[in-house]
Amino acid sequence: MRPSHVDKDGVTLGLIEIADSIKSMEIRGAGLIARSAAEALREQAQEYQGDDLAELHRRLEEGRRSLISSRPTAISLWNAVQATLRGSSKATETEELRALVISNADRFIERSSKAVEIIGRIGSKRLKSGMAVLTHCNSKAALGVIKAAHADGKDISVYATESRPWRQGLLTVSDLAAAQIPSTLIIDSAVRWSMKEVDVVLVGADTICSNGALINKIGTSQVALAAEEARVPFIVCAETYKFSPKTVMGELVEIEERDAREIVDPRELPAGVKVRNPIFDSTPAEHIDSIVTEIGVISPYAAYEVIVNELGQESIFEANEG
Ligand code: RI2
Repeated sequence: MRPSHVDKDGVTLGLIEIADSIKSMEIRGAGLIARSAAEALREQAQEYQGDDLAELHRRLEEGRRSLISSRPTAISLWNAVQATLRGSSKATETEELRALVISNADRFIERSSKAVEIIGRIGSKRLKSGMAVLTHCNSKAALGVIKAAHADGKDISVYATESRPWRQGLLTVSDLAAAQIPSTLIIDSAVRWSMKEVDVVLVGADTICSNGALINKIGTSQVALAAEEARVPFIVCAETYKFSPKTVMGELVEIEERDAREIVDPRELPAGVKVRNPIFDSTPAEHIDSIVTEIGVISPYAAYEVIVNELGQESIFEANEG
């Protein structure tokens, strides 16, 4: 009889629950889904107490596939899973494989959390007292910069977009209110209207392509255009594991489209009307002033170097293998 905390394939229910929560967006944010995936694989490795090496590999592979397929756009998820399983094919005993996966996962989670902290410190140097920041959606990395500036005693205020359809802007203003940072919530279509009062735009990233294009919450590219028109700097806050080795190998980023019912109840629509719900878009490098990463402030045109130097040739080879 199989234990109650694993499914018929030996995948832990904890991992299945995490993959489902990522899919349903109960767990969301490119950084958090990455850390949660690493944690899920860690648990999968820890749970298996048998000594059949092939069986542990199989369980990890099942888990890997279900995590990666939970959301298609954010490369952070793929990078986290690859980093957690890196080197596993060389393990010759279950104990070695288990220990490797656990230590890889711990290292990824620690580095990822530290990266957000460092980005906060680096990015906050770009904010001066009295500045108004506009942010889109709910990015821990972008909010980390605002909070770090506030903690340094700078007087910062924030315009937060509502970010339909999931309305993550409400999370953003709650988070800012908890840190006692004044904020103003606007609907997404009020971005251009607000830009005259904004000094800098700070957004997060789901994926950064090798050509420097940013894939982020739907509407980000319109925010960038409005910022450019008003000569307001548009700055991206992104950990290096948001950069995509897959794009080096020519893959295009798949833009997730979700259920139309997230936008509108079909009963409200006349017959025959189609609804589309793409939840990310692409902002070309030419509209981006800089990217704040944990290794420093870079130009979007340095994306390829970040992928090669920080994620390594190995990740590019793995990307090629699919
Ligand atoms: P952090 C989010 O995606 C938003 O697009 C946000 O800008 C990005 O992840 C990065 O978030 P979603 O999961 O990693 O809400 O900076 O679809 O928290």
